[in-house]
Amino acid sequence: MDIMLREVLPQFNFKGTLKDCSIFGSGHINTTYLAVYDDNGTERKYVVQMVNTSVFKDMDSLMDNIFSVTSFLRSRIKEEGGDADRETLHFIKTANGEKYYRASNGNCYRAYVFVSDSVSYNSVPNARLFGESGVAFGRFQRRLSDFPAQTLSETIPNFHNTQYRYENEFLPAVSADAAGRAASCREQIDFVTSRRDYCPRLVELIKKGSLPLRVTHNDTKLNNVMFDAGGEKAICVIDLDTVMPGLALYDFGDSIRFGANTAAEDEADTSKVSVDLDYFKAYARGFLSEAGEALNQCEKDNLAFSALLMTFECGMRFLTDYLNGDVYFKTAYPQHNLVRAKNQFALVADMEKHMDEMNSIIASLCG
Ligand code: ADP
Ligand code: GN1
Ligand code: MG
Repeated sequence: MDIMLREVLPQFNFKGTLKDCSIFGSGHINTTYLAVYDDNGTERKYVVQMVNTSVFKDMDSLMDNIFSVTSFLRSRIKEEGGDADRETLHFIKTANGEKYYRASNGNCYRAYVFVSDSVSYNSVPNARLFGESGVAFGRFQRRLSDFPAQTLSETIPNFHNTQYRYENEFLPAVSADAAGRAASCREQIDFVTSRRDYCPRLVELIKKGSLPLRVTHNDTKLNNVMFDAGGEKAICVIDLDTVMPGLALYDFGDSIRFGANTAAEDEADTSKVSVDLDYFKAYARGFLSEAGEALNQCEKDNLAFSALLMTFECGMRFLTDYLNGDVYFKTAYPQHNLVRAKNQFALVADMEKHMDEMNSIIASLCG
């Protein structure tokens, strides 16, 4: 067991005696552990996370966001007759009543109840299940539609501002070439710069007032949804660090980026990468069944484009991190970020070819 956990675990109001605590999950940002306790014969499981504070710089605001969003969701779920203990995350305070624990080495830890009898998927097993995740993220957005958005802090400013990502992060990374890698990825750099016109499109529509800001999740990867153990129904949306005012399109597009790719996000053989239009349709149907009524025409018109843009943006972020020397995303090997970027750009190229079909699918679902 990680030595810091010996200090951290006793700080939380967990019930029972510790049986085991081991690393868990496969996110790119935080470090997640599963702690198992024996409470007089009853097994209790808790998720403990060390938050990446170089990514999330204001821990107090981050945790305030999460506590207010989850308590709002709890009351919404109860009003709808749902099971509030399972359908949203349940955070556990420290014995001192704090929302997180700052350890002696400066690292910050938080804890929540493990959603029992649940599974998450790192790849999409079938279209039906992917459609279920669309229902879950659409429902999440609908349930938060009356949340006072102005009370939320921007945990990562400009998170999906693609124009900002391009001008203020990507281009400076190319110029600085801090890791001396630019020469090895000229083709990918050119891929981005030749498509720079994509970057301001949604930002301009926000400025014009055509796209409304809503409370959105902003990190709608499939593994941020917990399913019941049989894999039938989505139970709970997790990973709430980036819940902020954003666009419905960000949530839609980012899910498609991850889940409608015929290959894993870091598959090195890009010939395996393409957009699965059946998966695209299944997700769109699920998402629109919950969030669709609230969407305006401009949002509907840009759903297919948002998938392309979120994929482009994510590829650009992976490439930026590669150029910076792998300082943001966790990597398993030195070329990992470049492999991810190439993969995302292969998906962008395939989406470009199928954009008319993607738009037709949306039009057929919007009626
Ligand atoms: P990251 O920010 O690193 O992606 P997540 O909050 O998404 O961290 O957690 C990582 C993984 O841990 C999830 O994909 C999921 O499998 C598992 N997990 C997280 N929270 C819970 C929970 N409350 N109950 C069950 N499993 C969870
Ligand atoms: C990160 O934390 P995780 O693994 O759910 C990232 C997302 C990227 C994703 C790419 C806070 O998500 O924005 O789309 O990796 N989260 C943050 O897999 O940057
Ligand atoms: Mg996650």
